[in-house]
Amino acid sequence: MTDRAIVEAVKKEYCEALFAALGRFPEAATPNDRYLALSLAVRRQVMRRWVATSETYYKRASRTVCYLSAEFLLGPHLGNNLLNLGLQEEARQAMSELGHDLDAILAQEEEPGLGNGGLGRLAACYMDSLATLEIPTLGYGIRYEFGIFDQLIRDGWQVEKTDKWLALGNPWETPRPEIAADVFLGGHTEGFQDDRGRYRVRWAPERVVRGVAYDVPILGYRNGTANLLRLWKAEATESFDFEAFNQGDYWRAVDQKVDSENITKVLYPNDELVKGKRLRLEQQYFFVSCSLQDMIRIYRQRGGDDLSRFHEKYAVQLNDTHPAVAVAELMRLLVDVHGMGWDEAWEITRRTFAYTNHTLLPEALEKWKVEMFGAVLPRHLEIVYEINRRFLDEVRHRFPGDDTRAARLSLIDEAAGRSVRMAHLASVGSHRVNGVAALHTELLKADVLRDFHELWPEKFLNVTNGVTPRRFLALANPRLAALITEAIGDGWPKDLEGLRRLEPLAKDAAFRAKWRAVKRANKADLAAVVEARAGVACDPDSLFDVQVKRIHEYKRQHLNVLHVIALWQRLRREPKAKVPPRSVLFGGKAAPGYRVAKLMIKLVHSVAEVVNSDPATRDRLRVAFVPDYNVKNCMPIFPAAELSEQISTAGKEASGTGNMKFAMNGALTIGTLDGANVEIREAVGAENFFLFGLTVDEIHRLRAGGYRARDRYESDPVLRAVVDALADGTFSRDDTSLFRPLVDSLLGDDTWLLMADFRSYVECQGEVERAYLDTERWTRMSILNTARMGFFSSDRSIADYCRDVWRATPVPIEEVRS
Ligand code: 26W
Repeated sequence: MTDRAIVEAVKKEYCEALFAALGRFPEAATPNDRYLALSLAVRRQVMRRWVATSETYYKRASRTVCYLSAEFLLGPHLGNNLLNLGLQEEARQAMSELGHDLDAILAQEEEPGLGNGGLGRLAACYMDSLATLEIPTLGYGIRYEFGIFDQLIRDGWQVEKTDKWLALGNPWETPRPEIAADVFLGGHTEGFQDDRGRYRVRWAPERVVRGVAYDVPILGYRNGTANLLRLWKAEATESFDFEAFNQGDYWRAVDQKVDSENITKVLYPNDELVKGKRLRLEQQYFFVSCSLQDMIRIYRQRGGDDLSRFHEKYAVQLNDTHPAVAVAELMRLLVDVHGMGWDEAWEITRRTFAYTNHTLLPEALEKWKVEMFGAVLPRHLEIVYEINRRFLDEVRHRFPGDDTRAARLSLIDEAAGRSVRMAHLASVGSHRVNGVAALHTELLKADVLRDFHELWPEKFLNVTNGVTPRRFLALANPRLAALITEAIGDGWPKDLEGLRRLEPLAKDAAFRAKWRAVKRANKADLAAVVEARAGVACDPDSLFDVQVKRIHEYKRQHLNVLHVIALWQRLRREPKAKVPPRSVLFGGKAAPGYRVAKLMIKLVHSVAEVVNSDPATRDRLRVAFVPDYNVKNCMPIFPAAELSEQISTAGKEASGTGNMKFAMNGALTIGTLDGANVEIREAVGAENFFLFGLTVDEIHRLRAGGYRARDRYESDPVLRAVVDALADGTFSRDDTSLFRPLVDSLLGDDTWLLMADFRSYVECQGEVERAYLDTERWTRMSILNTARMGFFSSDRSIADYCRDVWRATPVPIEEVRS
């Protein structure tokens, strides 16, 4: 049902924007003009909420959550904003009356890919939930000119292309040239006596870069709230290039400008691998300093110069260690710039920050060589040393004589050329430290941050990740959303626990038939996408088995491939076997410098080439790699998936969030006891989850007992045939060297334990086959998965943070003026 008056208003605003903002008459408008015009029309509605929200927050002066994150992987705005405003149907009708297809217009939007994967997307889900729960929030991050690269595939290999997401204009940001902060870099420090005779430190920088705010509104779901995401862009400071210019050194002036702007040029595309690059440290410090200066500016605008209640006004969350230098920067601002004493400043700092850890992989824990840290941030190095001196005094007091413990806890790693341990700085400078799934938090406490946990057990807590059901169910899967609403009403997007009311319907044959019809239609849609983008035709009646996520050895896409090969060999051996046809779909980007991950992509393509063209199996098995997996391209994938592959080596995936998006859309999971899989299985019921593989404890025991991967190869004929086919050129046009690195690793130390988990995985896939052949049973399991996923809404995660970490409460927006 559409509201006639609103449809007319959308048409009017659209035509107005086309005319006044874009200077176009309708016949001359390009698809991008139409996208921009509709966005501008929608933006008017967003702005009304934005103004009302900032006015309300200003008057109420309530505690504000500041989410500091180097990544925000927002995804396209237009469709989501229409959903949250409740304008989807009206916009569709309005565009149709003007002769346009809303979906074609939505497809025009280039997504802001300002993140790598899970961590960046989590930040975006949390911004969505914070607005929906009406929590006063400032998101702070970096406006990368080039986000995560676009992935092309050439001859089965990944090729990276720069992401020019701003090229056609961005109607969702508002530049605020007057909201700017100067950021110092390099140089040296000097001590001096201030006018009250106190010893103070002054930082004489080598460079000054200006951060300019670009504001992005984040709407709540059908409420009056529009929160602020403030992204900083680096520019040259005028004073500096004028100086050079006046000396006649025009080139130096321009050079300086280029140099400054470099800081926010490009997102680092590595996830889970830290390389100590100076520019990355500069990026981190740049956005942190801009953000803290901004918070202090807002604070003083409201209530004067006394910063002693800063921590009452702000709760600042550190999204991993990327913004952890904030601990030292707030100390510098309070002590050096605002003249506060150390002890008071430290108390405020600790009460302000909380830290979320997102990874257990040692190679992803950030460390900066002291020499480089000091070269970029000379004053912060002094502050880190002083924090560390006082901290280690406390440690020695608590554990007298335990020097090795002090060395383990120290903010400085004395090994290999001394470096600053950012996870330690974040842990010392925060009043709360959390992991992102129950198992992950336990492993943090027992392993990575064990000494900190022994020192301050009360600081640690778990907050299991969640995902927004608005984007990943309501927007991505309109068919299922409509069926759910028809069955239980329309309250579920804001109250996902309400999905439980679907449980009894699992027993209702007519409802199951409708559930299947939705899945079937979604599969047909995805099949068309896969055919167009990967050139592989998949039968919509086959089992859609999907693994989409960053490509990484610990995520074990290659274990999935080993099963595909085993299945292919079995189908050739037993042409009459009662096996459901399967389409195995992959998607994900590899870090550009991660050679093995890129080889894994090549492997998928190589196996696909052979399997898809084998007349003996092509009707029963298809393999496809869908290129350029991102937020936009994932939208048709989750709704169509039937089997969700969550097969990381136990203890390696902190949480996973794709696992939640699949299960919410009714896919069944095949997975290890890793990350949030553990809790998903508990929630949906063990009987509705396909579990396989070693547990964390079993892995410890296996390694302790002297694990030999080659034994598995020798004792398991199925595994041997699979590995032999990899090695002998079957999938590499007889080139026996191509996959040698993979084979060597499998038969060598098998770091990620593919060989150890292979048998269990293949047997579990056999259970999947049997379950799938019983269509009614599978459908019941699917319905129960969706019905029981309420806990994994990011609204629940945010409610946990508000209660246990931030002590933040809602501030509803009562009146939205026109
Ligand atoms: C280059 C340094 C670096 C290191 C780590 C960049 C990015 C990272 C992130 C921590 C990687 C990441 O995205 N971690 C994921 O965070 C998700 C949200 O909590 C979890 O669901 C994933 O399990 C975790 O891998």
